[in-house]
Amino acid sequence: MESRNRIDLIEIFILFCISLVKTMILHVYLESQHYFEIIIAVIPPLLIVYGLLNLIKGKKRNLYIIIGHTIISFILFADLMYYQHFGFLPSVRLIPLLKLVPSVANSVAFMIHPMYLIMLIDIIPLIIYFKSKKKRNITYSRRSKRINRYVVIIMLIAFIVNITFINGESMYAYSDHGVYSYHVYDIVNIISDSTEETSTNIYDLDTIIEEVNNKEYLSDKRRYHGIAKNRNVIIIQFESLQDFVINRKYRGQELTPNLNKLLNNDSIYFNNYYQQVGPGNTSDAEFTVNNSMYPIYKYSVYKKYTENNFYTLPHLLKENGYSTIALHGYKEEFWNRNIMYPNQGIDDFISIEDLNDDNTIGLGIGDKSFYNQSIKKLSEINKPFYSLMITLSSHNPYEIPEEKQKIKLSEEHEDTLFGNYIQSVNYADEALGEFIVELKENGLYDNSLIMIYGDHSGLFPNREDNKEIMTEFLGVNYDFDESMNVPLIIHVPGTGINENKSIVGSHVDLFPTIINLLGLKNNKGIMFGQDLNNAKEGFVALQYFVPKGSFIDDKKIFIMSKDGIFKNSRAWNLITKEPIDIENCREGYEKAIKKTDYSNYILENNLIREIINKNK
Ligand code: GP9
Ligand code: MN
Repeated sequence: MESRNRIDLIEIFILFCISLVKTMILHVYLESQHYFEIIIAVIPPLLIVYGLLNLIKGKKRNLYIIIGHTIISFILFADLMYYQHFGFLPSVRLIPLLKLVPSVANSVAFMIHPMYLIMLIDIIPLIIYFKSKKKRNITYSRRSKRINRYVVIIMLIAFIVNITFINGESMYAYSDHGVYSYHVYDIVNIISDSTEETSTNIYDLDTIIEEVNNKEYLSDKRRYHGIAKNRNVIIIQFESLQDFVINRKYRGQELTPNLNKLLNNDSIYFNNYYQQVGPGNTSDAEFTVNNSMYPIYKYSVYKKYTENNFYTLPHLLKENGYSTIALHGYKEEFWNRNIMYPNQGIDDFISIEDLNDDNTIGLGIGDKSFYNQSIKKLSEINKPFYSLMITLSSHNPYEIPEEKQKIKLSEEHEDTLFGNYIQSVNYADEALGEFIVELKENGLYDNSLIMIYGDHSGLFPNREDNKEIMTEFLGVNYDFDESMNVPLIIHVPGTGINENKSIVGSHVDLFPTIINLLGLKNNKGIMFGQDLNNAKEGFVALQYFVPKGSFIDDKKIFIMSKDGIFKNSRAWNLITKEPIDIENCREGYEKAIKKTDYSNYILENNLIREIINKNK
């Protein structure tokens, strides 16, 4: 081989090695366990790319090499960044959601950690090197070209074989089959999904209704039944509120004094309540609360099922004489709310377009101004009313103006997501306190049932800094189970109720819980959740952030293995955190799969109208 050609080959080989090292660094962050298998899995796709680049001749060769290597680097960069924030890899399925990125640009900027740039560090030197290199025509012998082609073909076969071996949830395919197999498999899945809309399972709808709808819910003899009869329903979906801030002090400073006061007086506080969202995030929380159905782990429900029929809490309340309103200090079209609220039974939607927006914090209207303006709307609307209020000031990256920051942070927490988070939650708590006062002043307090919960986690443990700071702050290992724990406070003024409940529950349980307090029944639709004031055992079926089949009950947490093999799963005691035998979890695993599959099946096939007809 001519020595110049050898240099070309060495260049390509070095780039291949750099990409291999970067890929393995990514896999360390992905907490992959089988590194040997991963190396074997990621070598073929990289050899295909660099093998093909090596076959390019002529003047454009260097340019194509730079482009190819840069694309690989950006894929790894995006994967690392996305995983650190969300706990799994990006899917092409979520490309329609990219439209939302400019609106949350601040949050995205905060996602970029300088360390991630390791994936891109070599691009500029690479360009400089190739620019300075003399252009010349490369001439490989026929034999070496032939070898190169064979390598590419054999690697292609190996790559395809690896992909065909993927089992379990596609979103976790990277954990055993490498990131590149995951991405290709993801694309193949999307293509096959768009030709075949519904899931492969077919269920009998009568069986679903029979198994899911709880007959006990038709009885009046339940605890707290009707204690809030005919009251206004005020649902406050508190952005990113996690449970750890409740009753917690930071360097002697109470983080949420107003929430703490509220939950100690005329309230039921659920401290083992968990988020239940998919890619639709905030909007999925709203959906789950209003429908008592599970979100979809593949899509945002508000984006995907705009044409579906629903039977929601607002629908039921309207049939019982309520007016319905949603209030949110941001653009009406965000998360498709302007399209989805009408078919969720919400007649009136007050968004930033209808409010005075001179007091913005982060994404939209600051909570104090938002509550203040909302009071006027709530005073005007016909009573009793249902109102869904979605707050914003504690939205990622949790930056609130300096003059509004009241918590004195230690130096190490300045300019960290954690520091920002507790500042913004503290501000949002103060705003909530003012809102309660305003409700009283406007005569709306006594006759209302007020529910407050966090829509989802704010500090994801995938980010190294969050994990470190939170583990130290809480004194326990900060993992997903901890971060997904959001508080639920049900405040019923004047009842003298004062309860702390540790039954586990999630957003899916709110609808049946609320209607029991109002003395109402759902004879028409389907509810996957349970009334948390009457349920004997709590149960949370998880399917997002962790694989489907994972669950939490009152004693334990079960996390299904990402490779889809039951025996590789993990389970531990909810309180002691001691590992437990996963065989004790099989029943719960099957229950979790069934519940989420049934719910997804109804959504995919738009079956709510049929359910209503069957319930007649
Ligand atoms: C925006 C707000 C935040 O309207 O609901 O949404 P999120 O980014 O948390 O899903
Ligand atoms: Mn949110």
